[in-house]
Parts: sequence; structure tokens; C-alpha cells
Amino acid sequence: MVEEYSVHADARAMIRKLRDEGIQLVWDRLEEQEPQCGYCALGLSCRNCAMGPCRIDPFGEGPQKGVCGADADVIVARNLARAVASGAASHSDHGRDLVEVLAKAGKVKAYTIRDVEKLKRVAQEYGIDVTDAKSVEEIAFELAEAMLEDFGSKKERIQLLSRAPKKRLEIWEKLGVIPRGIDREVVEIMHRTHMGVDNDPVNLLLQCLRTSLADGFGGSMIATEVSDILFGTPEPKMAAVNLATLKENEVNIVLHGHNPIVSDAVVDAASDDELLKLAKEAGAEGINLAGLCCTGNEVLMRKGVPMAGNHLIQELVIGTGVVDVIIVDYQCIMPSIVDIAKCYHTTVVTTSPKAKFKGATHVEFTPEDAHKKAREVIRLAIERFKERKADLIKIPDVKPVELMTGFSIEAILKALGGSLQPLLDVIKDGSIRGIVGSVGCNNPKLKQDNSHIALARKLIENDVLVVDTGCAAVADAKAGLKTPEAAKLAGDGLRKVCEALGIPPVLHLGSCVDNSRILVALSAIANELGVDISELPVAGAAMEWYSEKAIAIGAYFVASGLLVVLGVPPPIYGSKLVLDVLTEKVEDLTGGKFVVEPDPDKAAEIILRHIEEKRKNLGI
Ligand code: SF4
Ligand code: MSK
Repeated sequence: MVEEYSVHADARAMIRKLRDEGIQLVWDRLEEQEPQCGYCALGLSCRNCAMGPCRIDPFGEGPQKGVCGADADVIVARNLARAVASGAASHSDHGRDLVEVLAKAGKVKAYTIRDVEKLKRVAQEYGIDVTDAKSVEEIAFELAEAMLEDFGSKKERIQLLSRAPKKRLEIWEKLGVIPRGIDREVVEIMHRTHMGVDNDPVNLLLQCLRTSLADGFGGSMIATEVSDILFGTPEPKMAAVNLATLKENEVNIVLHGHNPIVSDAVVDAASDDELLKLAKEAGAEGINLAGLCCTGNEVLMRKGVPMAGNHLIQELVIGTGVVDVIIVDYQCIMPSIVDIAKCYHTTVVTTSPKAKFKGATHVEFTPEDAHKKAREVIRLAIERFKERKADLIKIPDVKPVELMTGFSIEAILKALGGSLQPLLDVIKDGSIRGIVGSVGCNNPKLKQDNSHIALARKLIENDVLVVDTGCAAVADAKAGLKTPEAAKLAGDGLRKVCEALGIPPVLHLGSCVDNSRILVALSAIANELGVDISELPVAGAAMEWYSEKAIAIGAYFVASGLLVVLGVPPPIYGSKLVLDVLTEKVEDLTGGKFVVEPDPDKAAEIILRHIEEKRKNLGI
């Protein structure tokens, strides 16, 4: 049975250990929840008001309308819209936190501008004068102010949308889905889905696209750009992944969550001589950091900090018995980790006023005191190190897997010699048939990482370059697909390109917000070719998604003209109309559409067919 939970030996070893220790895990809780509610799975339940909760009978025998009169189509569309709003809000609020730090950069100890050139470039996009008369801090402040306006409701169009190809902008204008303000679109969904407001399912779905674009070209893109400006634009580097990156003889601090604001400060503090001395006095040989989920991706991309794992590893990592502190910010952090930590010596430290966990230790980080707080957390980890329970220690007997990370668009351009042309040439001559963005999470309903890895393997075998982010990226890394040597697993065309450039066939573009890098790259390629994104031989996939953020990401890919394969069915099957729109009719509107296909081999075939069709239409 444990074999069905994960493809990885390290995960399986830990599942067995924690089971033996009587600890309940995500898979156990999933089993306890079964059978899960069929109405909810189909999107057919509603509790938007106190006349309800209501549900629609999918077999047509029971009620077909909620108390207010809403039918299946309205209820399904409303539920989906609220998920998009939540997903877009999460990434975008993460972006806002970074913008607030940007406004203070250089004025507070922990944060400076690490990529001045990018600061100036982005500031110019916002129409900010970047003459030498202004200090870097002044430009940063002005950019932060301008970006905050993107969140509001005064503008007619968010700024970075101008990166999209002209044809795409015309499509969005025609559809009326140009996002005006990030917060505005999220709020408007909450308004429209209140009882008695928007009762046209198609109109609701269009607002889903608009809100998702406010995330993709707004909140997420701002998060990526500001992270690069503050913490450095990633460059290729080697690093390691899996549970063997934890070290028994060192103080281990696991960085979990999404935003680099906290994790970057901890990484800086971990090399402090005074703290290292303190760790040694406690009997440790050093201070070891390991990442989880997207904040892990952030420090992996920029600093080569090793990665313990992705979403479904978060409970297991504590079971090694060597995690002294697990420090979190927000998003994708299971509340269960606090309960599991109590069975060991591990302390869970929360850092954000908006993400407190019952039973955790709260050490609030602000831009002003991040440096001090990071040191405080490391001191706490050193104290916890002394409390380890020797009989509970077991790091899985595997070797860390190497990966090459750090492929920002700037880094890819540099590898190509400063221009997209060499990439366009190999796409045109067929050495690379197309590009696929593989994104998203783990879901305990699927064998961990199996679908991500199987899809990536099949795509690269067929000369499709894979770019990945988030938990999908960690999955592919653990499978060894992110070393230059993995080029031998690719088809001849892709292999030769990778070997010539010394890069892997699966490129790590970063965290979940860094899906915006994919939008930037596709926009640039389309602009270079003078076509629209929907005409490119490209696609997206979220084979193991679980999060509302993944729904928003899928929606902005579809809105941008991409075919997106989902490996887990979204809760829309209760409405034939919504299903038809999202999997068929939307293609006539945006050029993109969703396909639901849990089998990774079949998903790859669908994508490969799509890519070949696009190539044929382009005459290449
Ligand atoms: Fe029921 Fe309508 Fe209220 Fe939803 S909004 S709970 S369908 S009455
Ligand atoms: S962390 S959103 S589980 S990718 Fe971005 Fe992973 Fe999905 Fe969270």
C-alpha cells in the first residue's frame, strides 16, 4: 500500500517509520474522509447564504435548484469563481508583501536591492524616470508605489499586461477580460458570487479569466520581479534535493511556505559566525538549511539551498527526527505539521500575522526586524538541537539527488548568447518540437510525483523542452531530470541542444508565482515571431494539482491561449455548460482550453498532438 503513496524511496521509508510510530498522515486522513462528498466533488453544493446550504441532484431526481433558484450551472460557476479568487488573492497578496518590503529596501538592515539593473528596467516599464540623479532606494520606493496602484481600482489596466503580444491584448479587450486592478478583480468575484448578483455562468467564467490574468500578469508577475530585484535574479547553479539533504550532525532548519522574505533572511543569518559558534558549542557541526515547497524553490533558485522535498514531504520531513525548527510563512502548510512536530523535538515557527497556527511558536517578522528575528529563530533551533530524541532519528538511506537550478528568463537568454534567436531557430528546425510548462502540486489522491515525472520523461523523449515550477519542479529534480547529463534521456534533437548549451532538458523556472516567467517567455517568443501565444507549439500541465492557486494558474494559461492538461478533475462536472465552455468553447475565445486527463502517458500524447498541430499551422 505504501508503494502506492509515492514513487520515492525516501518518502516511502518515512511513511513506514511514521506509521510504526503511530502518527497519522495525510494519506490516513484522506482515507478517513472517504467517501468524500459527491455533490462537492461535482461543484454542486452551495453555502453562499443562510437560506442554504443547498445541493443539486446530479441524477435529475432530486432538487434541481437551490432555495434562491440558482441552478447547477450557476452554482458550479460561482464555486469555481471563488476558487479562482482565492488562488489569485494568495499569490497576489504574497506579491504585495514583497512590494511593501521593496518600498523599504536599503532603509532596513535585512533587505537591499540585489539586482539594480532589473530594478531600473522594471521601473522604466512603469514609466518611472531612472536618471542617475535618483538613488536606488528612491527608484525602489517609486516602483513600489506604482506597483501598489496595480492592486487598487483606479487604473483601467494593470501595468505588466503590456508585456503580452498585441494580438493577445486585442483578444482580451474584445472579451472584456482586461484586469483593471488585482484586488478589484478578486473583490468583484466575491461580489458577483453573492446571492442574487451574477447569475449568468458564462459571464462568471469570463470574470474568472480576468481575475486569473490579474494574478498571472499582475500579482504573481510582480512577486517574481520584486523577488529578483530584492534577492537577486536567479542564475544556473548546482544543488541537491530529497530527505538526505538533512544532516544528522548539524542543526537542521527547514524553510517552508512561499515567500522569500523570511527564508532569505534566515539563509543570510545561518552563515553568521557567532551563531555557527553557538551551534558548535551545542555539539553540532554546523547549521544546515533545507527547503520545502515554494519558499524552498525561491532559495534553491537564488542561493542553491538544498531542497528537502515538495508538498507531500512536509509531514515526513519531521519524522526524520533531525528537524530542529521548521519555519513557515504562508500557503500550502498543513496544519497537521504542528501535531506531528509535538511527537518529536521539532518546533514549528510561524512568522506572519496572517498565518498563525494553533500550537506553533509565533516569531513575527517585519522588514525592520527580519535580521534580528532570523537570528532568534536560529538560536531557537540550536536549543532544540539539544533536545533531539536519539531513538526517533532516521534519515532515509538514500543519496541526495543533484540538480541544476536557477533558470530565470534572464539566465536562459544569457545561455543563448543574449537573444531568443537560437531558441527560435531550434524550434523552427524541429530539434525542439515545443515547450511545455509543468506546474503545480502534489495531491494525496495520486501517487506522489508519478504523473509529473512520467509526463516530463515522455515529453523530453519526444524533443519537447519542459520548464517547470513549484512542486512539479521538485518532482522532476528528484527523478534526476534536472542535470545536464539527463539530456541523454531526451530525443536526439533536444539532447543535442542541451548538450551544446550544457543545460538539462527540464529547466527549473522557480516557484508557483514564477509561472509568470513562463508568461513572459511565451510573450517574448510570440512577439519575436510576430504571432500570438495561442499559435505557439506550447502547452501547460498541472498533473497533481490540489490548490486553488493552481486553478488560477490554469485559468491564466488558458486565458493566454494555452492548452492546459489537468491530472485531477476540477469540481465542474456538475454543470455540462461549464464543462463544455472550459474544455471546448473557450478555445474559440482565447485559443486555449482545459483538458482533464489523469493518465500521464495519455496527457503527453494529447500535448504532443497539440504541439504538432500548432507547428503545422505555423508552417514549421
Ligand atoms: Fe442555496 Fe442560493 Fe443560498 Fe447558495 S445562494 S446557499 S443556492 S439559497
Ligand atoms: S507549493 S501551490 S503545493 S505547487 Fe507552491 Fe507546491 Fe502547489 Fe503549494
